[in-house]
Amino acid sequence: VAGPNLDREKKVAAEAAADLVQDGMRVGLGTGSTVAHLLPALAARGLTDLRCVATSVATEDHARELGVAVEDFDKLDRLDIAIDGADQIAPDRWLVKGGGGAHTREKVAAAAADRFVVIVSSDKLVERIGPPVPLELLRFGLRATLRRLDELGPVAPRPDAVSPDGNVIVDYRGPVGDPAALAAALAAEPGVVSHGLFPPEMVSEILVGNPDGSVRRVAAG
Ligand code: A5P
Repeated sequence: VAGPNLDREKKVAAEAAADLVQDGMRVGLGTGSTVAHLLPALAARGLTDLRCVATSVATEDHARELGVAVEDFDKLDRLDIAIDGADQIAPDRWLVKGGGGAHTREKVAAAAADRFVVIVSSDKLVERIGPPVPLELLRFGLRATLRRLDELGPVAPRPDAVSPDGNVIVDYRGPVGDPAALAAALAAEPGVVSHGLFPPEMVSEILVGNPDGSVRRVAAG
């Protein structure tokens, strides 16, 4: 659980991201405790012509409670902006996401967006990406997929963790090394729906909340 300072950092980063949203935009809403700050900040903007999609039921419910309308993501073929948190950000802009088990939807939303904005507290900046890397796995053939993944490194179950699409969430806890190589190896496993490694090309901008309440903008891509 984040302490008050980290929570403040998440809040200021989320508020800065809410300011990037303009009326008429199609917006992807991520998942997690940082996005939980984004939603009220977005609602407070009072924009009347937004089309939003949510990457999890939790985000969808929270947005609706705040009066932010959310629609199914089968009606829109692209987004203007997607805003989401992250678990780790390396200096070369590789990200790890999926702490909340929604990284497949988050990756779909990020890829669909002209601009993918990542909002984080300062503790998410790491020197290099390390485990755990969340994985979403198909239930079909689960044991066989886990056996094959074990050749890459240990995989730990997350008790009762289910993705928004009903798949199984586990954590890869083996070595990461070169994130691109691990991403390719994980993506090559047929039972892996998706992994939590997001490449730098996907990221447009990173907003980092600082302990003093300011926001550092890191252009990426
Ligand atoms: C959800 O599946 C994740 O990708 C989150 O975006 C990530 O875990 C960051 O979460 P917090 O904002 O709660 O730190």
